[in-house]
Amino acid sequence: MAEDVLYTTVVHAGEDPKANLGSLSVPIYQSAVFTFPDAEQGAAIHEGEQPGYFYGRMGNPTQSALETALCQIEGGEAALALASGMAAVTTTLMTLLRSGDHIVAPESLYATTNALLDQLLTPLGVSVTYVDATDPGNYAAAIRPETRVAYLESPANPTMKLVDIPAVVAIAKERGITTVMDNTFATPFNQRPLTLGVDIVVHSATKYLGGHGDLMAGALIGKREVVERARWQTNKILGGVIGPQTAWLILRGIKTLALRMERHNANALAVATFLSGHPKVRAVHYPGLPSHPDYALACRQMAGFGGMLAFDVGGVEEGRRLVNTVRLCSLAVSLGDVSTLIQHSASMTHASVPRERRLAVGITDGLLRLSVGIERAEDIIADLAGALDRV
Ligand code: LCS
Repeated sequence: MAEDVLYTTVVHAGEDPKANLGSLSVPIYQSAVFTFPDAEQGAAIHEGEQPGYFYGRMGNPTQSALETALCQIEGGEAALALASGMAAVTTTLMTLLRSGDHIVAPESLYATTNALLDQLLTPLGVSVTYVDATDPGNYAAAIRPETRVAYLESPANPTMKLVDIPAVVAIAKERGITTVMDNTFATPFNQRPLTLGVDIVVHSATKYLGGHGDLMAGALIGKREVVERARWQTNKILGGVIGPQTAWLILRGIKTLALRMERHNANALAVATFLSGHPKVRAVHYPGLPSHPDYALACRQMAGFGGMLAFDVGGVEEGRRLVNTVRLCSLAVSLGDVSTLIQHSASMTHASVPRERRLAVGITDGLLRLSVGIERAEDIIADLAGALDRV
């Protein structure tokens, strides 16, 4: 497995006591406005020609500390923290795409990203080709002269399919196409796409970066030129700004990212191993199992296999019965919480995807997605074992 873990970096990411009267914890700058020293500097700050703050929609020192931390943990030049993961995906794609442009995206994708492409960008004149992203050759085949973005999500929500990051980066770079990758499932503890050549990483920080299921946030990290255009052009208009208290909570969450991810990784592997030996489980999708079709790729491009897995218990009825029977696992969408969360993809996160399309990409009727928490692995397994007995 690639060794690229961040035990020390995460603990200190974003700290700057010199800039904050010695405060080791980054202060929460609860202000929407900042005064200008004088008219000349005010004009320069307002136009982004001189560093400084003036209005909360364009930045706040607590937000900046979080952005520094995100650059440190993902290995990026610049970052923009936003109000949600969808704000990050939307702001990134609206920065990079115009009417007449084309994007290649995986057919197995977080459903609201699908909705962004189909319901918002397509009517604005952007064309989309969905590909089976498990074969990088499909990206190459889909590219047209007007292709501007190759989009990646790996592992994919909820199928846990992988994309060969260096292979897709090579195809895109050769043709001058920008790569954007959703790294929410893996987190920078397990996978650092920017170090593999990806241009922009997006996150739902609502998940592992925050880590406790108590906030909504998102971020894009990577090439400075794109990030600053996203800040000064796109988000200035879209306005999906992060609040300073939320930014601070994510800074705090990042301090324990390595500890939490280590435990999420170990627990998910234990649960996946248990499920794969259970007679009522038809399939388990976890990149850390040698039975996963891309296990070898996971070993190459991931430092750990993550806390997410999916498993199939047959049909809709069996799926519903299982999620109604578990006790320790909470029946809830979202993921990356310290608590174990279970959900039935066909009727919840991917209910908006037509059944034929769902089945074609592997979201079967009985597919359950598990966000394995940091409880004792034996307790999670006992809960699932008890519920499986009653399915
Ligand atoms: N990207 C991925 C891979 C996600 O899983 C989600 C949310 C987002 C982006 C959007 O982030 P948000 O705006 O919610 O912060 N995923 C969810 C899920 O699977 N269940 O509920 C939300």
